[in-house]
Amino acid sequence: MKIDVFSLFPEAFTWYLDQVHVARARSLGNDLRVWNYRDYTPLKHAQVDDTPFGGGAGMVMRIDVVCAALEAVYEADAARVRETRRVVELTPKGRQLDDALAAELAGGDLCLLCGRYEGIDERVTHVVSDRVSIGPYVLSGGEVAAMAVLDAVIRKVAGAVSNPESVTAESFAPELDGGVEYPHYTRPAEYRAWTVPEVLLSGDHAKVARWRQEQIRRPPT
Ligand code: 6GU
Repeated sequence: MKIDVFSLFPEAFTWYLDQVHVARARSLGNDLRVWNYRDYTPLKHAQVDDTPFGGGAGMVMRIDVVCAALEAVYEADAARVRETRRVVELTPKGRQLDDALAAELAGGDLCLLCGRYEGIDERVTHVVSDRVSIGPYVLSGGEVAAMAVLDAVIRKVAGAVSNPESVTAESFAPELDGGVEYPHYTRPAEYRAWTVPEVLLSGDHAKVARWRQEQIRRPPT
């Protein structure tokens, strides 16, 4: 799978790109690239934003700059890029990310557009296939949200996570009926008065499996 991220702050992604599951996904032939809109602006002084029509606070990212970046990277009309991949604008106005949407986005190539300031000019709707939010609150920019989308998507890419069971049996997956995962414990078995469920120390695998199944449907506490 090919993933491109467009941002005014590509350096925000360097830590994330170095994570072991991301490196593994890349070594398996997945292509993850981060582009800076500013490198493709046709405007003087590396301009990427402008004051809002109608007045008001803040700056708006220019649609001509966003399109110039897409056209340089894909060598195609910006409005046609969404014919070959999902083109996602990260915005608090978008559809809220959940496990099902992450699975959908993992199904083909992907392009993520991060906005800053007051966001991207609304005409970006002519370019995107999706608008995605990570929850009902406002972040300063799309980068943190893009990383959440990236991580949820990359965990679904075959081989990115070394133990496939830790992906399919994960919280919110259809395998768990959309429920949350069972609780985990490790050594020390005795610590203060904080006990570990006896069954997990019993060595009885069938009993452990039953206990975990019972735990799955409980809401998080
Ligand atoms: Cl995708 N962007 C911004 N700026 N804020 C958000 C968000 C996205 N999702 C939730 N809040």
